[in-house]
Amino acid sequence: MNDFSKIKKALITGITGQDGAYLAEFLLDKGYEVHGIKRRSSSFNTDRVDHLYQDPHEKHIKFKLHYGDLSDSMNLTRIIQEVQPDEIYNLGAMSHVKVSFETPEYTGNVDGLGTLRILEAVRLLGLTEKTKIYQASTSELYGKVQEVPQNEKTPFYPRSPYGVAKLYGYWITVNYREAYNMFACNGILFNHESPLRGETFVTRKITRAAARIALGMQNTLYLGNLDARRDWGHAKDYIKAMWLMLQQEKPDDYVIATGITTSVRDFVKMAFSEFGIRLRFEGLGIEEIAIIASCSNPEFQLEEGKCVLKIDPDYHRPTEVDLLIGDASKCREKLGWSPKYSLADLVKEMVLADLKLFQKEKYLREGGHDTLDYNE
Ligand code: NDP
Ligand code: GDR
Repeated sequence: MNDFSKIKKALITGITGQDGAYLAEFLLDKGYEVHGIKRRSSSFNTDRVDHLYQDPHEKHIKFKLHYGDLSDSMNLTRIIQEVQPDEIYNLGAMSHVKVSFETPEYTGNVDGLGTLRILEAVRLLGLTEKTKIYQASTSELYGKVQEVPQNEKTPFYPRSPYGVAKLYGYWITVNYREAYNMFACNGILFNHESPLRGETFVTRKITRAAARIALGMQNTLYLGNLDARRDWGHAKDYIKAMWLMLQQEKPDDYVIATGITTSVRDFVKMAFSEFGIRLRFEGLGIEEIAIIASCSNPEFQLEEGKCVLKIDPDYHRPTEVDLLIGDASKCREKLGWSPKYSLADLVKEMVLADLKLFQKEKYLREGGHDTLDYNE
């Protein structure tokens, strides 16, 4: 017999996103009861967690979604009161750096003040002794390069409304920990990707385009700054580190990174080479292009010399973060964490997943099934 009063409860904001989906699965495997906050949307937005759905009419539900929004204090307070979580993972955010330049006030409200709303709800509900909080901080806090590799002591200099909003989230988490003795941690996570990555982040945009170009479904990939360098890891590795932070005796802040940095241009080369396509880059600045130098895979009928990548200056950011490379020594020593996936493993997994996706789409299209009638 299960003693249901002993089952740990976790509440995840941003459960419908990349990290939320992996974390929910991970915590369910560990025996947690998982609650998540999803936004109301005019169309379905739960694709990434649909496989975890449980009929709410069942007796002992281990997975439950609540409608909510990080801009709504009353809603957050009610959900936290109802769930009485042992752990809160605040992953919800307007997480796109370029989009934050177009929606700076909204980004500040959700990514900055949203963090305060969670902390304050826990405090006002008298849950400071019970509820541990993980705050999704980011390497975007480092922004303009001060020193590399970046660690927990590196000064912050954010370069976008997103980075500045997350800076508020970082410091308000530290402040509530110090002022009210709360168990609240910042995970300063460097970029992490997966087949579940949102389609407009650069890695997924590249792996999708590489698959579509190989299959003859797209001609050109348009990108912005190819010189930017990122420390890319796998989301599956990184969500484990989030959980580990909340299992320690004392709350603290940790950098999570692989320690290896790669340019956007090299990521493009790696993705296309998974299809046997070797690219040659020519030209400079916004005139730079990439053409197919050779294709060793006879499955893909691609002409040598075809241009497959161009620069679109619209994807440049008003202020850029040029170089990120993290030093995760503290996390390795104190949490015993290290990444299992290499960048090569990550690229392969993402490319194969997108290839499968578009092979299916192509097959359906060629069979005349591209316009499905859902009323049938
Ligand atoms: P995603 O963009 O995939 O997911 C963001 C989640 O936040 C989605 O579930 C989204 O809901 C939700 N959300 C957006 N706005 C609101 C709102 N107003 N109220 C409630 N929820 C909202 O991000 P990731 O999973 O990649 O990242 C998770 C967190 O980690 C984010 O806070 C991000 O900023 C941070 N981070 C991410 C890194 C990365 O490389 N992935 C690195 C460092 C930090 P919906 O599905 O409806 O859009
Ligand atoms: P980032 O990720 O801004 O680091 O934020 P993104 O993948 O958007 O950009 C990485 C780098 O690629 C350059 N780039 C492009 N980016 C996008 N999205 N689209 C393009 O066409 C393109 N061309 C070049 C960018 O200029 C940038 O230098 C991610 C998010 O997950 C944040 O929420 C998180 O906090 C940080 O990672 C760590």
